[in-house]
Amino acid sequence: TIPAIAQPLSEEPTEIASNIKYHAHFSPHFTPFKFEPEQAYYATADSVRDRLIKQWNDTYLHYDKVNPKQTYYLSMEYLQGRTLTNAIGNLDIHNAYADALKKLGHELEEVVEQEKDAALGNGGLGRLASCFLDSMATLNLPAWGYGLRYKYGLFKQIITKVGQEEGPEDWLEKFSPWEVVRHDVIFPVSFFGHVEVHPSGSRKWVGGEVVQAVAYDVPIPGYRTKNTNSLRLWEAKASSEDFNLFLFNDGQYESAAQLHSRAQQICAVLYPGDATENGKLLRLKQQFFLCSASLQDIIARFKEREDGTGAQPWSEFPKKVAIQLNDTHPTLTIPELMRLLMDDEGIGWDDAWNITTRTVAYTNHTVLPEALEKWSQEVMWKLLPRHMEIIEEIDKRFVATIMSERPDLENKMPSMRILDHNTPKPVVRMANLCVVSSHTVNGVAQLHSDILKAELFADYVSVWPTKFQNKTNGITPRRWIRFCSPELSHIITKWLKTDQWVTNLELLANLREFADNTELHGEWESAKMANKQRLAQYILRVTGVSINPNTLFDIQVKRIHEYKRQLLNVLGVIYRYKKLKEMSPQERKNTTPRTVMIGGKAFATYTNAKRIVKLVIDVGDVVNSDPDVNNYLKVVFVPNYNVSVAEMVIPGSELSQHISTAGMEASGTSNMKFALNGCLIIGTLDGANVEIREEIGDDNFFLFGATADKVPQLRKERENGLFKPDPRFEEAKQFIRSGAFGTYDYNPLLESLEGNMGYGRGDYFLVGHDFPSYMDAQERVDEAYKDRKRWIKMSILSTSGSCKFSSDRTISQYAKEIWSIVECRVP
Ligand code: 26R
Repeated sequence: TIPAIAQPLSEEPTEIASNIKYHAHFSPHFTPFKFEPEQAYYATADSVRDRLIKQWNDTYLHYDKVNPKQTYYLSMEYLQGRTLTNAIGNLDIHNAYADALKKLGHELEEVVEQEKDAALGNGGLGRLASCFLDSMATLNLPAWGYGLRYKYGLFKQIITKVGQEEGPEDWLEKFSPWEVVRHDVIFPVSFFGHVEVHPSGSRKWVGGEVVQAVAYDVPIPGYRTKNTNSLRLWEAKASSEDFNLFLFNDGQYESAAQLHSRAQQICAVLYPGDATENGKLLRLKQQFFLCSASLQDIIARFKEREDGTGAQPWSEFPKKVAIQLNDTHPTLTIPELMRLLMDDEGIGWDDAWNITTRTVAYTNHTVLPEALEKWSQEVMWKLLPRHMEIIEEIDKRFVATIMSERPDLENKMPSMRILDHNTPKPVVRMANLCVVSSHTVNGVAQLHSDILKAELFADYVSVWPTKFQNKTNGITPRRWIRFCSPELSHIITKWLKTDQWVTNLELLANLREFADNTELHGEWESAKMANKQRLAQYILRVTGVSINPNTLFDIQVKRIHEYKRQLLNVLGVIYRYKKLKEMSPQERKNTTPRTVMIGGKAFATYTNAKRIVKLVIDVGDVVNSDPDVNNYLKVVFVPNYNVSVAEMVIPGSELSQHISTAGMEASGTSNMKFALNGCLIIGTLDGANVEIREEIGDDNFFLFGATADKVPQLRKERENGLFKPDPRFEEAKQFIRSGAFGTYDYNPLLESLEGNMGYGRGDYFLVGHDFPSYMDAQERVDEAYKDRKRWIKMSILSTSGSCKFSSDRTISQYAKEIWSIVECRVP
């Protein structure tokens, strides 16, 4: 039978069910007569999309009419994860869809699992961008996200006997139901070529290679509001004129399609390896592609909305447009905006500079020297000759201004300048270009912002004392508790007698008064237990390791990096294992049984990070199969950590590790997700840990390790042979050397903790120094866990102390203190 005509906006489960059936029939993505979870997923997604499109169009029309100042968030990365649960949750139709699917013989939980994660980002920076989009829509802020539509997102991590292997993540393999291609939104983006000088003195860039940027829009619905913003992702394609029919007819198929394949390379992968010159050039092309296409779009919208006559009051531009650069990756926005204003619009330098600097703001996300982008001037002159002229001019004028206004800074000029001629290869320092050209620069946690002001950008602070701000990161409470832990959310709503906390996280503070309530304790514990069981089943399914939900679930999930010190965690586990082995069966019974889980991806060429992964796996193999201890300790590597895995792992954990060398983690955001889910933190005074501990109280935080201000001193002492290692540290390393975990060559890892100091050598990350205080903190964890009442109370206080870490708070501060935008609610 033919399904009845769809009722796209009905909230009746019966009507929704027929709507889903309608889509399965008339928007067929598969051969007919099969309605398994996969088909159910695509039909459900199509049905949900209809609803989004209605709100989405209303939002665009409303913004168009009101013409408010808008924010454009430019980011090379978005880690969106799955969309279905989030969409029906924000639209407040979760239960209706669950019921509808039941009528069709499906479980919503199983259907949502069919969706692949959109992993167009590496980690913290990309996920932050996605949380910001959710908050901007929920706060009814007129805002856009701009990014790239990579065909392959972050690689898939495959764990084998040799450790981590990488596979392509083909998230578009079938297709994504959440994007709408806009065939009418298309802009040319040029590369290479030369600069033409006209008799009038004006200059014009004539590009050599031209690629088309096509818009793919993803709807971003706010929570319980009509406002639905857009994430606009650009895809690169050649124009059909670039297809050489003559060559093709001549049988030269590859040459005929050369420009097509060159265009396709641009959005082929997130993060092309930049070890080779080719890889570097491609990454730079990607960055410019994002900046140029987005600016053309922004300017077209500005012109359309201003008056349509073509005689633009350009001084209005910064009153209508705020551009936020997510790290230095979209820095080329600055010279590209200058170029468009001067060369295309005929505006003089001073006015163009005024407009640009009043429009652009920059967020720094890291102080790691290897992550501060520097591009070869030679490559830039080739790829973007006109932009290099403009960058040279910005540099020249900056030097002139400083020399006339602040001659005392003369000896600082070499490091403050944008152009660096002193390196073996002359480079452009992108962070310097951003600082000089932005009206505001911000760090992502208080400590990080303080370090930026005191160190990295100290000289600029003396020139522009008010340019620098802090905006402590946040996370969206919708995805990171309301939808990923409905159990805990219902309890919170019950005790607060309102569900307003989902958009006003300050209300969580009111849980504090029930922190000793035994009834709440019972409910809290059973919700946590349900989440632990769900996680245990998942771990069994993906690793084959059976873990006991009655043990302490201790978790560290994040990118594998030496500064994040997964190695400190593993060495602690190894020491624990050795001690358990030495105990009598009776003594073991007095310990706190633990399941240690570690997950995260290592960059494909980062060998030491991959060795750490291998060590975790090997330790797990030995410990888990050791009948003496495996009731008291298990060690699991969680494979292919991504947003969806996080949504499972975070609610199910009780202790999480945020143990970076102080001063090195700009903020961290998973620490906030764990704390919000009632998971206690063992951590250093680094990044946002500092503020989390302030909020939830020092009694509820397992602190250890050197503080950031002591780190340089400690490195010096270490270098001068003044460091005395703790015997426990030596014992753990010796145990690895003894071959207890197999024959793999762990010497390079062990050597990174020893020998002469250098970046990544001689224990640059101070694992040895922090090891004893780390082990002491772990002992305090074991003690606290034995006292069930105390632990549950700490867990409740952790959730109730997480008010500050909503990305709604962060975004409100950006809106007010950086962007000067206000809400524009769709009636
Ligand atoms: C340029 C290239 C080498 C590169 C380096 C580093 C590209 C991307 C990165 C990722 C960095 C910038 C990143 O993800 N930083 C993280 O940003 C989070 C959000 O602000 C912070 O929470 C986290 O501490 C920080 O490491």
